[in-house]
Amino acid sequence: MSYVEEVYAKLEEKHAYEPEFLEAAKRILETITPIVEANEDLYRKNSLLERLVEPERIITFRVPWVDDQGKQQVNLGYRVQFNSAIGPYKGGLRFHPSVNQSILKFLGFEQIFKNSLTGLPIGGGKGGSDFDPKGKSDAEVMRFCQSFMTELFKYIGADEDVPAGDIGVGGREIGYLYGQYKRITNLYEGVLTGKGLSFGGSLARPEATGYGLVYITNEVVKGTGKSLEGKTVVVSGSGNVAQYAIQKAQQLGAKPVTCSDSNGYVYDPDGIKLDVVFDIKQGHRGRIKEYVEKVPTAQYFEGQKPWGVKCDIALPCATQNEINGEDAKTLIANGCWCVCEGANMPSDADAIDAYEKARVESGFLYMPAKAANAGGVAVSALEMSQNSERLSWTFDEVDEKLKGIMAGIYSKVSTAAKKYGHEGDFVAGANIAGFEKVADAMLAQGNV
Ligand code: NDP
Ligand code: 2IT
Repeated sequence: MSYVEEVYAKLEEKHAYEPEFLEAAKRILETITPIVEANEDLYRKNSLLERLVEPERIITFRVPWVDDQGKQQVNLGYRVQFNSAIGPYKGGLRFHPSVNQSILKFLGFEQIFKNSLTGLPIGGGKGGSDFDPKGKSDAEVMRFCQSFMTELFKYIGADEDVPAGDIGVGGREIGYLYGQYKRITNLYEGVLTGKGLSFGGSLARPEATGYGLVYITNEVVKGTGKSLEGKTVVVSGSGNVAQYAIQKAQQLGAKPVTCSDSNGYVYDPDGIKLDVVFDIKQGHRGRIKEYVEKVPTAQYFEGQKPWGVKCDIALPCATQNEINGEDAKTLIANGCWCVCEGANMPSDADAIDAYEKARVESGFLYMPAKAANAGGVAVSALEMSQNSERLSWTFDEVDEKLKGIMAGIYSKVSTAAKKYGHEGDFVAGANIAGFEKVADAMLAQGNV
């Protein structure tokens, strides 16, 4: 058994009830095999992989709160502080009923390598709760956030652990969480990112993940001599990432024709009208099916995903495992030649196998999440820099830096893939390039 296989076998035995985490760990371990084999003695002596796959710390707590009827409710809260070798723990908070330790460990593990790829000094973490903000009043969300922070504040800090948003956590939630942190600690510091502009937020942070996704997609497409101009794009989700991916894709001349939420998807053959989506989602937290009331020429498909729609490029921007093997084959059969992931782990293992087969056979392009959606956390790190120097940069300054960071990630990923004999395989490239820096730092810092 190889070193990688040994470590994975033990992990599988120890964490048999964490399928999402095991899936993420398996993918990463398998694809870093070339660099592990090149350094096997050193890594084994330092138990590097055994340490890498275990979080430095997991904090779990109950979150009691009172609903609008006066009834006491309780949810679970978590923070997974996975790896601080290259910087303070950094990663979002997810509020969604599906949240559990396995999902947060998978997200936290991915975050280590994603954050490393940005080139900025941020370690990997993730947190959240099984609380569902959907259908809750503002007052309920505020009471929940205050209770959540009343426990979490003990474990975070501007130089220690800096949470941000993710599914179900946007500007409103970050505001309430920040207010409570400040109230309890008396500190006005950059402990959270994604803050409002009036209290230390960065311009271009709301746009950053979606814009970054399209910037790197543009690099990927340019790499084969093509352009985004006139290309049909299928997008899933209609939240923060999807909205700004659609906006940037439109600005670069492409035509996104779908978006979705957990109830179904909208197909607008004339191109998605973003003002309508903004009005539904940012205006009144509505459902995407309302789109067809405003745009009667569009169609709504209840309970379905958009992967059957003919396109050049697919940008999944909703959630994990939203594209399975069959969906991937359908996309490819309909002429799709590029998938870049806005969501975290949206393609399941069978889907990735289908992309890989198509890559080898016909040059299919696939940029995995940890490279493709790193623009969000990268601008979070830029927000931390601005908070530290107590200055605010202009939108253009941040956006230019984001563009440079995404181009840098594309270059690191392609170079690493080539260096280790996997030219064009961006999955291997992203995992190896992300791992290299973390491994160096862990080795240098000794047995911690
Ligand atoms: P939002 O909460 O703003 O939007 C999430 C969108 O995905 C909504 O349209 C939501 O629909 C849909 N969705 C969520 N869960 C499911 C599900 N189980 N099945 C179908 N649809 C679902 O979150 P974000 O846009 O911030 O996040 C989207 C993805 O991008 C996530 O994977 C997240 O981890 C990732 N990401 C986010 C970053 C950020 O900066 N925000 C950075 C990097 C990655 P509904 O409203 O019906 O639930
Ligand atoms: O998955 C992610 O990278 C995020 N949700 C953003 C994390 C951050 O700290 O900005």
